[in-house]
Amino acid sequence: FVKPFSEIPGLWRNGVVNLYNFWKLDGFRNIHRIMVQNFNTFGPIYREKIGYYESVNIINPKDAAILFKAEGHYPKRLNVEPWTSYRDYRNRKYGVLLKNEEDWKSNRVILNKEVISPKVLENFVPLLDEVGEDFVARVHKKIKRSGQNKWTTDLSQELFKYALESVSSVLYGERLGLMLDYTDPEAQHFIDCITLMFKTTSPMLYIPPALLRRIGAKVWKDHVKAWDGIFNQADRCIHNIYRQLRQENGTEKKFPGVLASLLLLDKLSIEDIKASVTELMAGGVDTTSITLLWTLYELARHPNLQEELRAEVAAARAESQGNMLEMLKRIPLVKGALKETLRLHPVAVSLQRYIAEDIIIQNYHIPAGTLVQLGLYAMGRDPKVFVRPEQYQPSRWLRTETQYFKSLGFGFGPRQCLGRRIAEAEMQIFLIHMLENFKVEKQRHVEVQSTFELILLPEKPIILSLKPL
Ligand code: HEM
Ligand code: 2DC
Repeated sequence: FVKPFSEIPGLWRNGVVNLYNFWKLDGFRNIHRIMVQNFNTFGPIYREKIGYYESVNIINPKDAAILFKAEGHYPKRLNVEPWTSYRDYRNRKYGVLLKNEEDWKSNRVILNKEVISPKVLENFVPLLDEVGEDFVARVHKKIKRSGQNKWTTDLSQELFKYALESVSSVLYGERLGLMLDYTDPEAQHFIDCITLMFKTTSPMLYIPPALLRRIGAKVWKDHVKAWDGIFNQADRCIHNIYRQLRQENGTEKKFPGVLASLLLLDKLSIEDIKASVTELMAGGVDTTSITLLWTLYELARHPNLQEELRAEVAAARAESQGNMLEMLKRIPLVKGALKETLRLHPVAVSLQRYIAEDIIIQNYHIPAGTLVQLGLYAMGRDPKVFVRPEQYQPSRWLRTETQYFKSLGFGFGPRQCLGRRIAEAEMQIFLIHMLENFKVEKQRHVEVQSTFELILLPEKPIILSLKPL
């Protein structure tokens, strides 16, 4: 006997009261912990209404499978209204991140071929490998300059630069030069704008941006400034390549980068290409860098594991005679480590879909059109889903024990992360080079928690030491 939608437990009857309580709990920064609490209180399914935004929340992998089977041909996520509001305000086109329906599909299919199909990896890997080598050289230099045979620092700014250099190199087929001593102030400004953009998004999730705009709220103004900075810098990069292409006209050499490939392919309008390439450039900085920072943090806390990974990398290097593409096929434990990082420290607190058809989850009927959220952070820490969830154990991903709908850090299906291949290759190559060159250590025993700034970030700086091997 299936129970009706109205009987799903949770606080969904008064959105305004719930928003007030959410605000009192500092919910804007604690959304992930509040979700864990809600699952503890209500069980594996609950309904929620905060302000005007209503959803059903689930946590089990089996229920995630039901959700994604009902996502339809044009899977739709929660609309991040500050992002669409900015584009409407400035009359800018939506890219693949913000488009929906047929328009999303037609753009996404073309982008898939250039950005996420398995065949593009051979183009990306040599470019990413070069950036990885330059990062290592940069760290060696910093160590030398410190005069202490180690470099102790908060690596986040360094990792932002590494990530931007990597994604730019793949998108534009050109280096920005961020691994050099002198940092281009425009690139630094771009990085700062992305951080500000994320930071100013979360307070506006529950309050209509149109309202904040009308009252001249600072958070809206800062958000506009941040996106303006992002678009200006991306426009400059895109224009550069466009101009070069028109001058060279077809000197067939090496891989020219994703942008040039899209322009030459001539299947999307220039405006559509610009919109999506801007999103790729902006989406490629904080996501991979923070995931790498969390991974280094976990490796510093688990020295034996670090040695195990180092041994795997050394063996892979020997077997593949230094061919990076081959090496990437021989590092299952490194890949497990990245999955483990995303389990405990996911970038996205949840995955969401407006379901295209009625479904039954936990014996409740959920009508088509409902926003259903999978609590990714909560799932990763649920002892019913992962044995000893508090332990960082990359080897759990090697066992053939069912991993059914458990590794969802990049989302799922045709709407999954478009940057996934770039992100994975970039992060694997980074770890290979770091493990081959440095020992990662940390100061004392400090637990670092997550804070929500649209993406989940470390709540305080993570200080690590890098020592040459
Ligand atoms: C979407 C995670 C890196 C660009 C997403 C989604 C997640 C995600 C969870 C939503 C997927 C869904 O709804 O099923 C991550 C993680 C990253 C990462 C964990 C790194 C550790 C990147 C990078 C780029 C990027 C490097 C750009 C190069 C995008 C874009 C979308 C997206 C454009 C929207 C795709 C669409 O709507 O069709 N990402 N991401 N991401 N990501 Fe990433
Ligand atoms: C944030 O309740 C919490 O990959 C909200 O690279 C629901 C929500 C919706 C969409 C998610 C977002 C959350 C977190 C950040 C994500 C985003 C979709 C894409 C974006 C997961 C979970 C991200 C970081 C993209 C960003 C690209 C952008 C900078 C151009």
